Amino acid sequence: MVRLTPAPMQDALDSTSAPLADLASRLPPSVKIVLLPVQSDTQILVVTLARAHKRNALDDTTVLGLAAVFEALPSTVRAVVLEGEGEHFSAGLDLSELSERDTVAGIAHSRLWHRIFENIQFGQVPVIAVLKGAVIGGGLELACTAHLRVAETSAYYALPEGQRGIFVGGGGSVRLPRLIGVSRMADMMLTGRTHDAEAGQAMGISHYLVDAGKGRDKALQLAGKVCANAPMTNFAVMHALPRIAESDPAAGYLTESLMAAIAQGDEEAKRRIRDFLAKRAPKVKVPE
Ligand code: 1HE
Repeated sequence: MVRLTPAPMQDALDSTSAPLADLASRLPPSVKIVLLPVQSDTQILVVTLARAHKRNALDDTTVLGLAAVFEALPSTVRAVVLEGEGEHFSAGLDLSELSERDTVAGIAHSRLWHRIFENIQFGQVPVIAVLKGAVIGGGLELACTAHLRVAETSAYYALPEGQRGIFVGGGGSVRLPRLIGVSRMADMMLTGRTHDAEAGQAMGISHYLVDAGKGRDKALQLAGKVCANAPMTNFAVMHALPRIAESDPAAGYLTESLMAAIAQGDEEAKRRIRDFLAKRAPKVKVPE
């Protein structure tokens, strides 16, 4: 049974999590982490953007803090919940750091975001983002790196890059069209159109839409389900599925067969299937 008891990080840490305690002490104030126990040897890590006074705008310090977290996840962490402090998820790139950046520095900065965001999307564990208030520009690009997105009804989505005279630089032009299509993204960038939470849910930005203030609980509930999966299945969904979906069909089918064989060969899969056949595992639920 998955236990989801919020606990301060120091209470939840055990010796296997010591590297995380060390990491926490090295993070900037704009990135906070809390470990929540799921079982005795597994945890969910809640990562919080903590620059509410700047609407969680992503300055270099914050983005590098995120990089440090995702590079140093201990193996006992099975899922990450990514949220923003205050009323907003993120107002995007910190524009105060952009004004003096020349073209060469701009490329380096964008490539840095690419590396860090890639490490979130293709990292060790599924990430569940909690979206509320502003999910703008680079904030929306960051949200797109997550594997699941829970939106509160306050969430709104915009790409004001057009008005600012810039372009997306955090992988948004690769990831967002895969969620909503090139045509909708072009509209957002050309006209500055803002979509509310309901529209974002309808067009596929969020997977779940919940009332204000309920996003974290919903994300933790989903994280509990993710943690209950066989790690090999989570790995396959994160790393194989998106590559297969981008492959030509012949390569995709082959990769799928290889991944399926690897997953079913794992002892964990054999145990779960034996449990089902012995009527010890839950059945699939009919939708309510
Ligand atoms: C910021 C930023 C920011 C807020 N960079 N400082 N993103 C944008 O173009 C969005 C710009 N922000 C806004 O439109 C608004 O701030 C919000 C709609 C998000 C929120 O409005 P509000 O009235 O709640 O807050 P505020 O008073 O506008 O902002 C509070 C403070 O946060 C204020 O600073 P203060 O020192 O005057 O208190 C704002 O300046 C600051 N702030 N957003 C810097 N983004 C890899 S490429 C990605 C490209 C992009 O992301 S482009 C989109 C940039």
